[in-house]
Amino acid sequence: MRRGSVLQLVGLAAVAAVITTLVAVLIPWLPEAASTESGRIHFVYWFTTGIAIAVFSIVVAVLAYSVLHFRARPDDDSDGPPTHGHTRLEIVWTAIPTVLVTAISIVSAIVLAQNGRAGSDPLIVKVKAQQFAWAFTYPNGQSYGSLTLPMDRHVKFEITSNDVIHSFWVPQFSQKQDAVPGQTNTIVVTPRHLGRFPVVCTELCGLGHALMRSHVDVVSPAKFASFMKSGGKTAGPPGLAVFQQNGCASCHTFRPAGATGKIGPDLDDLHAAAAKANRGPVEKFVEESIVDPAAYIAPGFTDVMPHIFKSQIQPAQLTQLVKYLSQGAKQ
Ligand code: HEC
Ligand SMILES: [Cu+2]
Repeated sequence: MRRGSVLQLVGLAAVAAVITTLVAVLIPWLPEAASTESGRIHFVYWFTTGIAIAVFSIVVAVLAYSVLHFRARPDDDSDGPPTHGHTRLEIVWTAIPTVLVTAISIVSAIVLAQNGRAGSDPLIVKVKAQQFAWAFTYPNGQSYGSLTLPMDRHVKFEITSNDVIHSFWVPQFSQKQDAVPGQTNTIVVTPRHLGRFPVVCTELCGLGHALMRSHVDVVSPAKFASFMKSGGKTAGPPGLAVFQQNGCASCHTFRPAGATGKIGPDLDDLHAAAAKANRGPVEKFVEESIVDPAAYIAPGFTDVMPHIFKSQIQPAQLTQLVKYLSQGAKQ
């Protein structure tokens, strides 16, 4: 091969590599890696992408070079010369991909093994999925509709479902795990950034699937310790804590709680809603709406409020919640 041709090939490959690298790097394809495991997964991603960019650039360079130099001239009807393969070339283009794919497998296997390690003292959080809400239970027996996690500690999620198959996903943790009825699947997450991240159901699970969202707050170990000690209770009327723990705020607007959810009806004027529904006094209506949402569907809405609160909220807490909501808007 002439020196000029080699230079041309190298030049074409360099142009392709620069363009694809810019596309890979300048567009924020991935969310921030908010856990140690996620950092490792991002490494595998970039390792693989780097190899893909190199292979792509070489293929594009050879292709473009061939199109430029070996294309048929307008009135050239002759056949090309017969060729019979090229053993050395074939060995090379088999050997290199074999090495690359093996390298990707080894790196992935190491990361998978490291990400499975929960250490000697993980925080164990039981995750229960149910149409269309999450319940997170901590070692002290408390359950919440959203997650609070300490930074820099291994957290082992034990994930299951009460009805159909769901899937637990926090994009910033880079891991998904199916929630399957009758089975417990685990993942280990070690949060390394403070902040609030979404929890998403990522398995089509029914009418309210798109609404099956919650959030995780990653807090400092000290804050987490006091959260565990207080049982997650916040200052304010007791019903407020119940409201917050069960994730009502993600779907409902309720001014006294600072809630601005838009998926369900506004709860600021439940007296009017109770009168419109014509299902008895306001307390009775509110209680029924929580424990048996399907009994009455507010006009303009569908039956996507989770049917789990009857079993998830203790009777004493339910009384507090009903009282809080029934009086709420007037405070
Ligand atoms: C996934 C979203 C979602 C969550 C979480 C949720 N709700 Fe609802 N809620 C709805 C929707 C949608 C409706 C309207 C359909 C219906 O009446 O069942 C509704 C209806 C209601 C109503 C009747 C309101 C009216 O005007 O008729 C009350 C009261 C209520 N919810 C309270 C709560 C409380 C308290 C919680 C937390 C324990 C909660 N909801 C959690 C979506 C949700
Ligand atoms: Cu789901």
